[in-house]
Amino acid sequence: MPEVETEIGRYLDRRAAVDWYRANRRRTAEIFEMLAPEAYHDRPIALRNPIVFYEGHLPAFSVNTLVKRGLGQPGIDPRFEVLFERGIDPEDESAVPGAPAAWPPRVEILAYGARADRAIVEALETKDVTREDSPVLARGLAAYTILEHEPMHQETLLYMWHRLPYGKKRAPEGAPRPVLGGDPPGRATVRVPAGLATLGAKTNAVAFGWDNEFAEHVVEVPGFEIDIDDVTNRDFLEFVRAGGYEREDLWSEEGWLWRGENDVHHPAFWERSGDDWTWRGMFEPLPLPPGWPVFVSHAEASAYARWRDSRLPTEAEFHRAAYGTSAGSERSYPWGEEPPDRTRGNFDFARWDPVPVGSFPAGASAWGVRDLLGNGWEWTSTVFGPFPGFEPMPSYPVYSTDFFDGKHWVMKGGSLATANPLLRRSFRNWFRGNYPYVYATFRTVRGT
Ligand code: AVJ
Ligand code: FE
Repeated sequence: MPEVETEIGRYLDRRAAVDWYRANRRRTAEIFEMLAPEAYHDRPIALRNPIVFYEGHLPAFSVNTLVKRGLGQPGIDPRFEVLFERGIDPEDESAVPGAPAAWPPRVEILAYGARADRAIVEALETKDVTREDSPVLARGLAAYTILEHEPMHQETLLYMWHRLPYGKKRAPEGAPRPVLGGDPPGRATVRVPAGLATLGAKTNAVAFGWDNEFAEHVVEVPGFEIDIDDVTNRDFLEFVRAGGYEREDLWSEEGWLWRGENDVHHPAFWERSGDDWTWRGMFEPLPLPPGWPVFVSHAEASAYARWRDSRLPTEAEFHRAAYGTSAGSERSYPWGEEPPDRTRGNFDFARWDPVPVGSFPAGASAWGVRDLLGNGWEWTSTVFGPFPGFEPMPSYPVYSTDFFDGKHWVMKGGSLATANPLLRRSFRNWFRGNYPYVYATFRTVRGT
């Protein structure tokens, strides 16, 4: 297969693109194979579409983006390409848009997916998918867009699966056993001195980035003190026991409203069993592992931080803690320049649940801050917004813009279900502050 050189001198290697596409599709199929057939129309999260939507969304998004918008060719089935075009993100259950009365039968969705796969593979193998005279195709933009979109939704699927009853899913063969660990280390902190943080990326420095990653810019960050480890279940249990969920003074106005309207008294991954707590593991309930990072909403994280007389890090502080060095240079990854592998953190679908904090010394940053990539996204105190120079991406112009509404918060890092390519420094994730279902944890900072 010929290699296609882009103007930045990197390659969208046709063979590599096809392999990546097929590997994505295989992983999606494996994730669906974990489901019992009865779960297919379930809606484990009321603020998202039912499961059936996602099996159609993945191929339909690829056809809409690469085949139709990119190559200007007709799609495969206009009905599916509208029905499965885009997910939802309502503020609360009262704002959930009406769903179709009946979704297409699964056999039809699978048949559509198979046709889509043939069309995408044919395009990647034989069509000019890096034409420089097309904004949608230049540098392989549409191809990268579909190749990174699929793993993002694999994470969506998995955090939905986490909410399903155990009778509706089963572990794939060879699934690793949960590592419960013992008591976590104490709550140690480290001082990060004032310095510069480079946010975003230069267009020419990365093969691909989503629109919200541009443009690159440098921010001056005052000194601060940051937790070496993520806040653990044990730490958060102290907040629960101290009545943190009952103290309005600790919560933002929206956070307090959400807490009250939904009767929230503990993290969504926890269940009370008498005087004890259970953690809803992916395939089995577990006695609350004290050393696992706590998974909570932004509202819960912020209330906890206030209770500790601290706050969440800004996006720029996360960058300083993760990528800065005392010499003033910045790294590509917390540990240096080597690409991510299994020794650096809990990411890339290696496991179905988190592991104790501090399990990957080889992943620590220059300051000794641990687990910055993997084991849970990290909430920041930064409202999701455009960087200076932002422009909507031609391959999917609504990717970010609809979410620049002041109601979404930046998350950095990555989780157990974040694919390696998404672990680049400039990648930004975001959710509403009242969304407690995602694999998101946090750490606290003090200073200025
Ligand atoms: C960036 C993870 C918030 O899941 O809603 C998927 C990614 N956008 N399809 C989401 C996304 C369109 C998005 N997040
Ligand atoms: Fe999507």
